[in-house]
Amino acid sequence: MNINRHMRLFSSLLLGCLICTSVWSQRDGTAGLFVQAGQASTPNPLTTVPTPTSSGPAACIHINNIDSLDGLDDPDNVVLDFFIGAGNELTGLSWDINIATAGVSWLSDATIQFSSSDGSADPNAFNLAPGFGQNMPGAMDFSSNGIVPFASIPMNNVVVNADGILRLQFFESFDDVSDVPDAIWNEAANSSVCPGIFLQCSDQISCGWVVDLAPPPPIPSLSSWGIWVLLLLLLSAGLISLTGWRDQRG
Ligand SMILES: [Ca+2]
Ligand SMILES: [Ca+2]
Repeated sequence: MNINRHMRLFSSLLLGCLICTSVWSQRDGTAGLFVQAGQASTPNPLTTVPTPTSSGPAACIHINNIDSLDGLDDPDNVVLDFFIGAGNELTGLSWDINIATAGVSWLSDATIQFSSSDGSADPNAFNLAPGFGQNMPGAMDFSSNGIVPFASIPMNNVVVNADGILRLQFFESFDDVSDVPDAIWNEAANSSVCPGIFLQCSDQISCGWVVDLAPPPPIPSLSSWGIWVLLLLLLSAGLISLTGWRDQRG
């Protein structure tokens, strides 16, 4: 009787360990700071460049209370589209973000996929897991401490389609609880480049305007110029007439 009970307990423990090992291996299957085309890469140290001093708006994506829900391409996931201009290329980025996990989910699970409007079908789509290596629950700020050029990893640029859309999908590399947020993304308290995510693009000006959602500076149209020229002509004509009238009276 006692032997049977011990055998049952041993079998349960063995089964538990097998399940545990299986889960562990799933979590770390393709882990990396960057993953592109199934190839994981974690450069240490990262090669970064300082914030560009070129004119134009800062191409910062603000990250505020974004849920990290389920596995890649789950329909519940948060997907954000940014119009950065047809044919524009994402060539690098920085991150200054905070990840706060829920329950037993790990900081390393929270991941962002960057792609064209083709999503996961984009051959240049890549995944970024800023909390890589932090295999534990918690809340923590993560910073790239500068802009990471993809060429330094090396990794392909993300080339957007004719629709000009750069797509970000927030997902969990390991979904602990289905249909429930495993973590929440926010901006870091302090930032090395900008709060959230900075995008470095082949056409930086176009990238910056649309990400900031700020209108470009107004450029006078031909019709506007025409109106100003017409007003100047009328003003000139008025002054000439006034001068002539005064001359006649004098
Ligand atoms: Ca979930
Ligand atoms: Ca998780």
